[in-house]
Amino acid sequence: MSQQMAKFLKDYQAPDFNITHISLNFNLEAAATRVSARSRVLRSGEHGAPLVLDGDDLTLISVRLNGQPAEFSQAQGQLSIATALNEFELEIVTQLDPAANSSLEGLYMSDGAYCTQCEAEGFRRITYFLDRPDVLARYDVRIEADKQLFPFLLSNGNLMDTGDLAEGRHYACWQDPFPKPAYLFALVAGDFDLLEDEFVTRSQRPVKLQVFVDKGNLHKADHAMASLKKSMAWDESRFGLEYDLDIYMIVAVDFFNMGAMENKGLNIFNTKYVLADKMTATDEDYHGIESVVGHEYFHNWTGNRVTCRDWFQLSLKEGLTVFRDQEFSSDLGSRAVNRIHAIKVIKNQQFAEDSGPMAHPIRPESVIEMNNFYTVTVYNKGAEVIRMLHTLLGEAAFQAGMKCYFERHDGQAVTCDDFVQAMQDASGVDLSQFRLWYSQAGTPVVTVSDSFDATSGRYSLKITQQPSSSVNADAGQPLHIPFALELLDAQGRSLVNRVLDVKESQQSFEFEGLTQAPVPSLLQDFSAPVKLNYDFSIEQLVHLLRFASSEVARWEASVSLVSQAIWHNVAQLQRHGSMLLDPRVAEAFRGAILDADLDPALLAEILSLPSASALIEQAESVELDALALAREFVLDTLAVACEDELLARYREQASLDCAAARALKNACLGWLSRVSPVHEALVLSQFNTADNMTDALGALQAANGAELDCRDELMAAFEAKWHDTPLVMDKWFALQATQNVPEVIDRIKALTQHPGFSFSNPNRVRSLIGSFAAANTYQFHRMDAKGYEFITDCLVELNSLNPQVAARIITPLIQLGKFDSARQASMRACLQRLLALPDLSKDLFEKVSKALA
Ligand code: B3K
Ligand code: ZN
Repeated sequence: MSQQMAKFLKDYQAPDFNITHISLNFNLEAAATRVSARSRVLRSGEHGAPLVLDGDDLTLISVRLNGQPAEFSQAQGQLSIATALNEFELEIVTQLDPAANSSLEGLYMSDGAYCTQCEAEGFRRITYFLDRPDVLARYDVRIEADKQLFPFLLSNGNLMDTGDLAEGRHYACWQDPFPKPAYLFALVAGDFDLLEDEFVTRSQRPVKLQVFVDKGNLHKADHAMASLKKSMAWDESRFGLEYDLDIYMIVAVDFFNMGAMENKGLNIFNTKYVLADKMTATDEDYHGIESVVGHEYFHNWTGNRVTCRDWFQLSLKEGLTVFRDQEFSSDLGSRAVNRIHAIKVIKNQQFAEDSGPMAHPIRPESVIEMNNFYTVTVYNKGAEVIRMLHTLLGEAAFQAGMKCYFERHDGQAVTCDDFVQAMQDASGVDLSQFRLWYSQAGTPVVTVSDSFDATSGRYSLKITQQPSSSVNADAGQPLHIPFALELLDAQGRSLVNRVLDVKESQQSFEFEGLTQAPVPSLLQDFSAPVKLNYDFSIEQLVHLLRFASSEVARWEASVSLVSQAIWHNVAQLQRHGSMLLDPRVAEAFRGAILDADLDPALLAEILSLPSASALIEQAESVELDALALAREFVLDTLAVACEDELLARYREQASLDCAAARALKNACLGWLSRVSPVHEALVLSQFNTADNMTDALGALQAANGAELDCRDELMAAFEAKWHDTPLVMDKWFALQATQNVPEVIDRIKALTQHPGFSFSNPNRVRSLIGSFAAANTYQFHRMDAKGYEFITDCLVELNSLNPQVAARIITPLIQLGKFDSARQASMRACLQRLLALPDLSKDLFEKVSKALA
């Protein structure tokens, strides 16, 4: 069954027909929107095949070919038109019900406004079309709707005409001069507040910038606008890329399946990545807005001007654009902190995906539901692959490669291979082995052993790489791995700092002229997305935490110290029933907390608690109860040992007004609230006097995480204040969902009836339901299976409402390989229940069937 439903990369064929131009006419009515689509169709090559168009959930009204009623047949959603003509005009009229569209794909309604989401295959829910990214057409769009309810009528490109019509209706006509694939089409109709600005490109072209937000939210649009202007300037200065239309629009909607969408000239955003003021958004939210606004803007070149030949090539645009947005954030803010965030995503989420049933290469080879492949592998590991190219080539040759890529492929739909070829041709670096990163699934393991010969002063490193055992085409072949290395002497001085070219299964490197064994900083800054296997001693990690010249390496050493201590205690507990923390770990932590030279934002990262799910990811198999005990023990012991230092840093940062200080202060508060109820006063006073959301939420998180007595009272106060602000309530729902108490499931069930909650809004579902599954590890994995069962009930509901969101939420339920057999059996029983659903969506089917296989 899965094989029949799947599409394969190896089966790719260029389209039989091309559509060069389409005129769309929308007559918007909530339950009966009429869409007429007039397309210029050309046969490609010599063949007699019929024209086969994709369609999904459409009511077909009429089909005309060159003005005459056409003969057609329909099967499995496709519309087939047999004709001998090589060139013709096709007019298709369809009818849609946007008000009933809860999947939020195609044309749907968000809080009374019409909007669209066409990537990956949503355009076929609007009209029958060659809905594939290698068909690039010019779009003319006419929109007609009630003028009072929908004063703004928007689509891609330039506004050509507007006018009033009878019965209070009006229309607008848009024309996009750039040919584009259907997935970049967008339409919005609604009533909004509008923030306008202008950006003058470096060739002196003025671009009108518009951010549309729900009425009453104008004051929350400034940061998104500022981020857009910074993105435009940065892409010019770092990549030499200029914007190409006269207008750039962003519309924020509350009902949205993901973060945002890069439709040509008309981005549609989740409100979460637009709206911010300091009372309602945290520093992290501000950062997220800047990076997502940047990401969508950068797609204009990497995605829109040069797009993907087919969806298997998704990482061509996504991996590259994530790399670009990471560089943007790093150039504007702290490079080390941004790098740490990226590393955490790979280690905690991508490695888990790689070791679970959905493992796939960054260029997948088979797909049932494309929406299931907008993954941390395609996006974030894809960005790591681009980063490795950047490391191997250096900035100048990398930029030469980008230039070559745009010169060759502007206006085309191309493959990952085309990209690598441009990089290779422009740089002269042989990338033939490097290409394996695109086809190998799973995480390679790199094992390092070292030795020092005191008489010769020679230090030797043996590096062995083992590709992941996942089955795929090139499994087993060694990869080209840039392996960054620093060697430190006993005083902490840097002796060697370079990138080793690891290309063989086993390779040795020698370093001469040393007087004593150095401490190695391996795979520094996570120079490749692999698992590193090296037996670091506590002394070595303490040394790296103090002296590594990379801030990222210092952070990594701290993470290893704490996780090693936790795993050590898991073993102690199982063997001797007792636990102990090595005093050197606490000493090193105390040293870091007191280190006045450390960037406070970096120290905040060092102090961020290792989550249970991150720890689970590090192990082959896990005994959850022992892990929970050991983790609590190590964190509590550290908190007690560092109490005075934490308190001193808390007090010192409290007087400063910047994001780094707030991050450090709130990290300290989290630790302090574990120590003793004495610090509850600190939590209360921070909550009550906070003049920004970061501090209010920091206090609330501390109270929630440590189950302080004041917890319920603060939660109630927060709700009373913010019940009318959905994005803030999302934070409250997420805290409710991650409370580590047995009653939490009953509480969440009750909260699904909360006036602020709705199963049809993805942001609400992700906050209340998604956070429980992904972040309340102990309660989700309860032995009595209540966590699994609750999530399965939710998935049954979401399967019919919004399959895309359902397929996101299910992730922790399919990653069952590391748990004990009793838990696995409970998880499987839940998956079986889903598999038996009569109307199971393709999205869930793909994941459930793989997990059960
Ligand atoms: N390209 C979109 C994601 C579309 C997801 C479709 N399920 C946003 C982005 O990556 O920029
Ligand atoms: Zn993207």
